[in-house]
Amino acid sequence: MTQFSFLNLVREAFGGQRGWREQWRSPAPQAAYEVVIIGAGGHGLATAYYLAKEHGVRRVAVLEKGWLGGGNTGRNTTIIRSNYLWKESEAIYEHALKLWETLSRELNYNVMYSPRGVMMLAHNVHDVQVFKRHVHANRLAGIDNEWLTLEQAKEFCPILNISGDIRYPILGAALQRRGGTARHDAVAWAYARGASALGVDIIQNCEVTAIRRNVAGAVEAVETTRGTIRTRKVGVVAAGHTSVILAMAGVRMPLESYPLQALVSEPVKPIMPCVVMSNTIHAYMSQSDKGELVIGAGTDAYISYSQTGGLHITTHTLDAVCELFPVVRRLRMLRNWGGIVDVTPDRSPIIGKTPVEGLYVNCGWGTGGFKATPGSGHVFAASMAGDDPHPIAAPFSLERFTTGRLIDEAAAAAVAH
Ligand code: FAD
Ligand code: PYC
Repeated sequence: MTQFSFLNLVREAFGGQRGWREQWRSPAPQAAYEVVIIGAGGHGLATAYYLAKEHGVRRVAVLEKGWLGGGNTGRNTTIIRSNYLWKESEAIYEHALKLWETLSRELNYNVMYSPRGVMMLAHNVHDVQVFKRHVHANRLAGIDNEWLTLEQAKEFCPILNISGDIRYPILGAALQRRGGTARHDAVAWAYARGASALGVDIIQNCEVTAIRRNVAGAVEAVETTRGTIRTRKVGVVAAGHTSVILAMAGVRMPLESYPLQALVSEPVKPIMPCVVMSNTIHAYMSQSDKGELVIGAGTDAYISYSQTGGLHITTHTLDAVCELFPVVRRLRMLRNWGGIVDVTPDRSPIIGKTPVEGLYVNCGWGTGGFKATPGSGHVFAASMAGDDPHPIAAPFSLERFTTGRLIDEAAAAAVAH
């Protein structure tokens, strides 16, 4: 699909069939698009899909330096929930959750959204107070979240160790029943297929190396490893690498990039009916439909672009998981991997314009952007198409770091960083 679209584009650029193959291999093609999206992860692909579907913007190219969904979209632990604290976050994550509920139908592709419930464990008085505050805030906003006693938590997840004399005793838990999981790579493929069917070109193995601006300072083209592509609108949706790309246009971003890791066990019969998360002890677990236990760790302590992360981090997580769920002690781990997440000072995303005309950004989802994928793409597409922030996106502007209107979601971000 990808190469076919790209070749068509090159054919067009050279005005016909003759010689296009040779031209494509050597000098750079000078193609033009209404919008260029940098990054074919879930967020970039969803943006392209909604640009084409809801705003009629069909001359869109999604440029990807590697392969479609090979970034954080294909590396995350797929947890979906909307139990954030502040009304701005509740709005965007709940918008996304509602879209998840009908996404398979919307895209005619089974993304395996499974609302099996996300339970967040409290291990100390501070956790209890913080989670109860989230429960109340969410309920006031009409979002489901409830407090469970220790015994209720055990009933919801029978393999949980609720003994009082363990290293990390559990005191209770917050449960969002509509939270759950989805199949991460299916989400990328589904949006890609939907966008492609609407005329969007998805160009893999195409790294953006520079952003060109005209004399007035506005965006006029991007340079890539496959040539120059002219456009007046660029959306950067390249988690983990946003600062590097924005620096190409002279914009400095309030972001830090950290490795975040996950691992899976050998497949076993169903033992875990829900998702359990523990921010305090840096461990998250669910069971995939293939039977693997999907385990997530915390971020590394140091900034880095490594897609592996420190081994001591996973060792710590396995310690914690074995204590919380003693039944997994004898399981073998199949593989582990890392992704690079970009983290803002307030742990909330940045969505919208940059100081450069024609340059937009969607980033800073940190450890928690998978759940936002449909909502993020939906509001970013509207913001780019209308050159005006969608009301749900507006509070997440870059300006908040100068005005001070921060949206501090450190506690709801769920992963320690
Ligand atoms: P990506 O999928 O990373 O897409 C960005 C793309 O940009 C990449 O494919 C990259 O190759 C491309 N790119 C970069 N530079 C360039 C360039 N110069 N030119 C062209 N292309 C470029 N979130 C949750 O909500 N729940 C979870 O359970 C969860 N668990 C996680 C576990 C791990 C281990 C990790 C790493 C992340 C987790 N996250 C989770 C976070 C989530 O994965 C991300 O926030 C989300 O997937 C970001 O999606 P994206 O489309 O913005 O980025
Ligand atoms: O945001 O829910 C989340 C999450 C869980 C693991 C990593 N991120």
